[in-house]
Amino acid sequence: MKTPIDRFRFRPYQRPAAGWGALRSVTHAWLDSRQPFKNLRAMLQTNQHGGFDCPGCAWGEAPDEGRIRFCENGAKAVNWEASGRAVDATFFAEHSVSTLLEMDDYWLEYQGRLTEPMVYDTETDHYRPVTWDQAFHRISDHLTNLSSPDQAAFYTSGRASNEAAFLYQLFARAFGTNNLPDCSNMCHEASGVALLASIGTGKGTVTYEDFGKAEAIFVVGQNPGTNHPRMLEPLQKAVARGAQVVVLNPLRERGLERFQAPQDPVQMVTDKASPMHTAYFRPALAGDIAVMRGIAKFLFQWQEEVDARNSERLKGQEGQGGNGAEGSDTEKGPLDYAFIQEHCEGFDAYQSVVRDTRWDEIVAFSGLELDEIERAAHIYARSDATIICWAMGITQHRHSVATIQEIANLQMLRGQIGKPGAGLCPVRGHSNVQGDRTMGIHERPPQSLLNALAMRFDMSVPQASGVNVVKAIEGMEKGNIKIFVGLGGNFAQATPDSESTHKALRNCALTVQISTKLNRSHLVTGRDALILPCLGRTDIDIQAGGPQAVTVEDSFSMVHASYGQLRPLAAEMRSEPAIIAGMAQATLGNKPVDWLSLIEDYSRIRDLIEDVIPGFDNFNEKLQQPGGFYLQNPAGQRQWQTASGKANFIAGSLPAPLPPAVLEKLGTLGHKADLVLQTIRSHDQYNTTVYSLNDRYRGVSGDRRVVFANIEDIHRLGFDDREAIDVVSIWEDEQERRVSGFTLIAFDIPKGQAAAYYPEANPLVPLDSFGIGSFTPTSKYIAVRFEPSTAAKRIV
Ligand SMILES: Nc1nc2c(c(=O)[nH]1)N[C@H]1C(S)=C(S)[C@@H](COP(=O)(O)OP(=O)(O)OC[C@H]3O[C@@H](n4cnc5c(=O)[nH]c(N)nc54)[C@H](O)[C@@H]3O)O[C@H]1N2
Ligand SMILES: Nc1nc2c(c(=O)[nH]1)N[C@H]1C(S)=C(S)[C@@H](COP(=O)(O)OP(=O)(O)OC[C@H]3O[C@@H](n4cnc5c(=O)[nH]c(N)nc54)[C@H](O)[C@@H]3O)O[C@H]1N2
Ligand SMILES: [Mo]
Repeated sequence: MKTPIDRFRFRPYQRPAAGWGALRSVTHAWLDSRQPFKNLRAMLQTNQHGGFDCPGCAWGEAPDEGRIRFCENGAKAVNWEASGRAVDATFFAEHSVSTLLEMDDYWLEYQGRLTEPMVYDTETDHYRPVTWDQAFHRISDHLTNLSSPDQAAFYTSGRASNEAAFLYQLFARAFGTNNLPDCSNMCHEASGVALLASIGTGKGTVTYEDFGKAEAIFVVGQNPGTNHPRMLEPLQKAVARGAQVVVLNPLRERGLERFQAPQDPVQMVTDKASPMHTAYFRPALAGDIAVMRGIAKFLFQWQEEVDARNSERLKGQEGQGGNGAEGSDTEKGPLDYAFIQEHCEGFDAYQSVVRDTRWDEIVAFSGLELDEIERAAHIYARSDATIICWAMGITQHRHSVATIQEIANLQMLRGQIGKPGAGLCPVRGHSNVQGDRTMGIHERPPQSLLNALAMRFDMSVPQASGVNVVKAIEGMEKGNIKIFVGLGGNFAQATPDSESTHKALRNCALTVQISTKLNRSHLVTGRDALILPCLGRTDIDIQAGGPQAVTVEDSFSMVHASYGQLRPLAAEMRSEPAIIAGMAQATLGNKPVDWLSLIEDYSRIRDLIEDVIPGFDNFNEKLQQPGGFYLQNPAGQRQWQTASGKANFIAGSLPAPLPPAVLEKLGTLGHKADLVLQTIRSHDQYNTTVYSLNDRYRGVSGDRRVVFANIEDIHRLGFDDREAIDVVSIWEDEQERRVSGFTLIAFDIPKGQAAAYYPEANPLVPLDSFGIGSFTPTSKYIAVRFEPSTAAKRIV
């Protein structure tokens, strides 16, 4: 893969997050789109009523925000999608698939928008045009040839609209399978699994307004400056009004340090910035569960002290002839006993688990000093309205489910769920990943959904669980899954263990990619392969019934409409719902619905959603409300839809972040190999979409094949700063997983840790290294060793 290493530079960035740096970057993205004047209008329509929902992240909208509702990275997403360059039949005639495979991910997507349906020709190694009808019939031929519907897998990436997602799952299930793996499996799956068991709903319990009311906001394992930039404003306001913003992150992320608000003329003109946190702790990777346990242990300890003082006081009062009733001078401890008694189950067991967890274990696992944990606990105990937010730093570990449950345990101790300014906030990734799940994109669907589908469509629905991402790869590898359909995304690059995954995809009879832009998944093909070019969120979608809106759901469970604003680059491109309906019609005919008639007017799809999915009554009507409507969250109302009917304390002893066999291997290899690597996003990428080779806030430009490490580790392991190395992961099996020619960068990172970019480092993540109960690849915790580079040696 080509990377212009000659331009590589590392120079720590001194400026605050956003501000002038962001403006410069937006301007660059805008001008580089090839259609600046059209796109300016599009950018101004981002997240506006009657405009489109930003195709970037899933952060929600402040109800009262003004004219400009996009951030730097939202602007990049819009301009990237609204490119004036076309990847058409001429392009594919010029470039064979093998030559395209040589290019890096940045180059591939940069070529522009896919504009025509294409089929792969094995003989010539080129893609050539097909008609839509031919494409749909090719798919239906393959599908009907299978001996079981479970030999097909239907993957979804989280940009698909509610309408597309609903149709897609209906198609898969009417065809006969629950094989609906999705990007959630690699993302917030652990949040869903953990919260469902703890509080009876897999979603966050807070709304946007809660951020304005919180006394403390914990931002854990998340880099909002890059991945949710519009979150910076509420955080900035929180610090400014005297609330606590506590960060837990091993890296010093610029967006959590200093922020210059681009919409604040005073800050911009005076070039000032605001502080973004009141406390910053840098734990060990996967150490958060121990930090939370430590805070809980302090709460218990302080409560005991308070209880002791109260009983002393009571004795004193009795001695003075008091009546023994609680006096007005009774001191209140940190635990919210009223909440615990009324709403929770399993408190006593949790208390003993915490009591049994030793301080030395807590300190060792957490990577923090005891007094740091104590300081965090003090802040936590003093706040009567606390939000805890988290993202991939929490969800992509072996023990993510347990960690999130420990976060929930902690919040339950102080009654911090279901009241204003408080709650649990998994900050979602893709702009509609939450909505896709609501629509039934789930390989383990709730029985209620299956029943509702069976009833509404009078059809038999597959009952067996389908495959998640990891299982889909295993299935393709073994030949059990023969057809892969991707509704968006970049399966070949987003998944772990790239070499195995690529082999698995190549083992398919057919791979189909419904996409906006060219990526590696179009090049790592099955024996037969199709590219189906679709409209994106920014494109105007005109059907028989006129211009169509689609709907999406943000992290705060707000559902709103999105209207494309730009004329599509080519007439041949079709909307996602139209493509799904085309495949379904060709495969199933008019069963169980007249697919094509649904496409004439998407409100017909929404009528079906209303019939099947709870919370969507009067969907088409409610859609007209500016800002959308709120899908009720039972846990947010303190209704616990768990088996016990209560919020559950769930905990065990502190778990090791690696399986025993790997820990043993590390032991035998001695201290030469004890680094753990996390994979992160740069400031100029959207998942596998790479906007440029720069990472402004981390000071890197011109290269993404870098690995950040502590200078002491670099020297201890016998290397030099800027030396080219190979990174090899250490796992239970004997298979070698290696990336070569990465440049070492001495960085401000805790000792024993390393970091590299996703997806370049994905070959290092073993397929069977996943979260317990979540099956999410452990992208944030890979045991590695460094070796001298086997690629051409270079020191830059
Ligand atoms: N511009 C842009 N926006 C995006 C995306 C994008 O790629 N680009 N991706 C979208 C998607 S799909 C998602 S899921 C989100 C991702 O949003 P994030 O989760 O913010 O993304 P990551 O880059 O994976 O960052 C993980 C952060 O967690 C920290 N971390 C890693 N391990 C640990 C740990 O064990 N403990 C703690 N406390 N911290 C840890 C890392 O240092 C890093 O700051 O963003 C969404 N928004
Ligand atoms: N090592 C490592 N691996 C990871 C992660 C990590 O942190 N580390 N993060 C994981 C996470 S959180 C996620 S969510 C996954 C992401 O996995 P995916 O969602 O599969 O990947 P993306 O890179 O978001 O997909 C980009 C492609 O989607 C297509 N696309 C863009 N917009 C649209 C659209 O509107 N419609 C359609 N049909 N196609 C569109 C374009 O062709 C583009 O090339 O990756 C996971 N993989
Ligand atoms: Mo994600």
